[in-house]
Amino acid sequence: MNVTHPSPKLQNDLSEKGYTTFPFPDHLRHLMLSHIEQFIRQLGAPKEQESLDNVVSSISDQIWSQKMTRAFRIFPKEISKQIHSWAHQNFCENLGAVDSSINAVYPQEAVTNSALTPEDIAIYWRCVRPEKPDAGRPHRDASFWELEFGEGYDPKIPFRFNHLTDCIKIWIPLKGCIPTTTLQVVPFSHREHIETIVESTEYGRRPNISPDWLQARENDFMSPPELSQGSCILFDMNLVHCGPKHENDELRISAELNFILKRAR
Ligand SMILES: O=C(O)CCC(=O)C(=O)O
Ligand SMILES: [Fe+2]
Repeated sequence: MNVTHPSPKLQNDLSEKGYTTFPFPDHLRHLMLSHIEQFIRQLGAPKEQESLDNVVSSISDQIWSQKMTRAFRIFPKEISKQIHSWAHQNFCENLGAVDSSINAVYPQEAVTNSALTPEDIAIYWRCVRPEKPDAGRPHRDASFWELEFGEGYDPKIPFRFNHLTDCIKIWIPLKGCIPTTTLQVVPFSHREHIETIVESTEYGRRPNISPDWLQARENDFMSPPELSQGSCILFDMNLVHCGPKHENDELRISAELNFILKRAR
């Protein structure tokens, strides 16, 4: 296994540009993908020789939307613990923290998915199908958290933290993440004042970035080249980002977590 040494640029890039990238180990990527693949295969016809892409195209949209809600896209404990420990080793001290944690699943997710307990940690995976509306709109994760905290969500972090300054989003490309399909960000947008409207949708209340801002900045969305070479991206909770509409013919699989830092007080 390669041991990668954190770059001293990490903290600087995060605070200046709002993001930075970091190599992600292959052994964890394989472990995560084998869980995802096993989950997806049991939704489709039992054809072991078929490629995962073919299995997915045999699953109806109805089954897909029922079985792929966020509650089912959470890694089992054995895997999420290893992801946390990798992040802890590489980023905790490096970002000036004395300990780290990851938020708990949402209570409703533990109701929907009986394999979860309310204490399980929320490291999600995501599978975006080609030419299907599986990718979300551009957003800032901080706006989601603010809404969820307002609605009483308890992340169950065993220390006090500030959701803007002590929390870093980590997004990990796992499969099919090429330059045109991988995560896009708007560098420096974490420092901007951006008008956000909360709208009611079929999934509940959702924060939306003002269409004027999005239109004015549509050419500023970019994807760091390291992402399509397998590195993960760490970004500020206020950085605007999105998973682009998917126009090639391969599945895009990724994972995401909130890495929460305990500061020495
Ligand atoms: O992967 C995507 O399509 C979006 C991911 C995202 O919004 C996140 O990880 O915060
Ligand atoms: Fe996000």
